[in-house]
Amino acid sequence: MNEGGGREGEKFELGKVGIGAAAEGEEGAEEGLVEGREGREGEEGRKEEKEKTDEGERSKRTLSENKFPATSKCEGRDLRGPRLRQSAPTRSPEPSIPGKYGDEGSPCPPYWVLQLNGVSTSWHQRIAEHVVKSSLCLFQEPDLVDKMVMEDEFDRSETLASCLRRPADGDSTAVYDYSPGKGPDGVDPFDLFPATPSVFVSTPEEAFSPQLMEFCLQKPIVVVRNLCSVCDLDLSLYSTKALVESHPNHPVEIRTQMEQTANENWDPTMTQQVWYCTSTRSYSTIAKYAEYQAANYHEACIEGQERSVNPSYDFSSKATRRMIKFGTNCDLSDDRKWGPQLRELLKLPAWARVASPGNMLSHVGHQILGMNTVQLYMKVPCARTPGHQENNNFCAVNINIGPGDSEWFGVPNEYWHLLNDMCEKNGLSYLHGSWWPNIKDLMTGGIPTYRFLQRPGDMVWVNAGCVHWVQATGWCNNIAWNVGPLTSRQYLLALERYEWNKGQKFQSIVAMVFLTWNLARNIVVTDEKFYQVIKSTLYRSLCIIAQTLKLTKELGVRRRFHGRKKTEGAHYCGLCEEEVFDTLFVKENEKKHVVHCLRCARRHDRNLRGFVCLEEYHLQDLLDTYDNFRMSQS
Ligand SMILES: O=C(O)CCC(=O)C(=O)O
Ligand SMILES: [Fe+2]
Ligand SMILES: [Zn+2]
Repeated sequence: MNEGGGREGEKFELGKVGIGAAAEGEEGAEEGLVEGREGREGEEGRKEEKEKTDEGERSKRTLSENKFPATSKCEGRDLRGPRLRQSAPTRSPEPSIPGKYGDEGSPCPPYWVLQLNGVSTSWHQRIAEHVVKSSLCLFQEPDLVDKMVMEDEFDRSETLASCLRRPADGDSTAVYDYSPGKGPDGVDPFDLFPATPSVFVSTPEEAFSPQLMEFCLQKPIVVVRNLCSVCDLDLSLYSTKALVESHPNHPVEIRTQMEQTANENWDPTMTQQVWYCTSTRSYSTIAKYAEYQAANYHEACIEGQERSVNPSYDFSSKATRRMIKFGTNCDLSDDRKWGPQLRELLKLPAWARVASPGNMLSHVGHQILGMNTVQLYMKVPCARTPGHQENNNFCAVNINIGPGDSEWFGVPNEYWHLLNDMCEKNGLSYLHGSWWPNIKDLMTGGIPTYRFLQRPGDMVWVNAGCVHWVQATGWCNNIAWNVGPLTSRQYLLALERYEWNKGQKFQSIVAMVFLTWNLARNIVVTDEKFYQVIKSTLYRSLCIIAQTLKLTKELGVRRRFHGRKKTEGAHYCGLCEEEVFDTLFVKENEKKHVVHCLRCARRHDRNLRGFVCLEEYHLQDLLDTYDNFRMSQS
């Protein structure tokens, strides 16, 4: 199946369409990086744009700008908040938290997810209601589909005819319905600090064994100790020294945060523990951050007379807290710049690699920064990554380069909605906001929390949907990326978050419909459930396309075949930021063509006057893909 090739219809030129994010030149990316300075072109320009969008100023995007949802891996949100005042803390009693480093000496506990009875059903129900409420009307008149006369291209395909007959839910862009799910078994609501699944690998055979992969796929979060050493990974390639020597002027995002222990999260006035996590954003370079990281270390050595890379802090006698800097979301995607670093990662087992045939994110066909590319984190003690789930619930691989440790907290996916509620109660947006969970609140809420240290050379596997937050214990760098195992669980959790994001006006960084069609073209599925859910998304997608095309016919909208380039990214509506697959609506007479989804276009003009419908695929090709996607018996 060729994408946009073959039968070329009438072409509609839309200005320059190409790989935006990846095409950044060394010069452009490294020029003029002064910490805190705003308004740069290129990558930061896009970040600025994302920030604006986050702030609610939904600026229209043109088709060519819309290719790559350039993203920060975990914090593609605006975390700008009130500046912290450095004043004496008003002390509240230290929470007493049992089971601090629960992983020690307990390699694999018998259970992994805990579920409080009844929770699962009610939250699924709530999401279902939410999706129905926020369901996007494809057609203003619900009976419009019935009025349509079936003819020509629609008549020729039974599948399409059935798509047009599909009633009511054809009004929604949802490609996935929530249904109340059964919670996991093995409930132990009393163990709120379960031991972290942890594996020590001693040989390459163990590292490459299918058992290790299976183990990781069955736990919410796993720390794989000694993996890098067994795989002979040269971690010195990612040391601050090596990074500075390679590309000193490479950009890095800076988060300015308050120095505090992992059990604390003070409000800006230091009067109480809160969920809001102050983390103001600016930009710098690797060299400048390296200087800061080294100076911070030497300062600590002088102050504490202790030369540990994992200092033990006691802030109780300190009247003020310092502000510290965290170098985060540093993009290592460019293999012309970071070839040695990226090649080294090929030594990892295939299921943990940045790219592999068994990784859904390798079937996207273009770069999604920080997801199917590597990101670097440069830390000093107390630098923290606030709470989050990965974009579209994909899995994450994180390696600690050292020399210090990172401390991790994780909550199984089944409890995310409770964290969502707690964020809301604290006036914070779960998806857009920046928050640090209060451990006592988690205990009170019956939320089991994993807590463990990641030492240099340890890999942390964050399974699909696991909520996590991380604080540096010492001075260290980390590298991380996302992975999408080809399993029905991963696929469904990604799709579930895709639909939830629509209701929350949060852009899905992974365009799931686009990805699903690619999967249908590229992979062979032997698992019945996985096959069924993919096939169902394809069908729902076809229904939306068929009904949209029928409507354009009814309304006399001009249709043009636009096609797509091989590495072109997915399209998003320039107004609502939802994915737009196949049928893009653009205004006929505008120089810069902003992609509209059907709903936004119809909001502009109910009868779509002045719009052209650009088709990305030939309907017949999609139908062929649909028909040819069959389950393999073997
Ligand atoms: O190392 C960090 O602080 C980032 C952790 C994280 O969120 C990830 O790797 O997914
Ligand atoms: Fe993460
Ligand atoms: Zn829209």
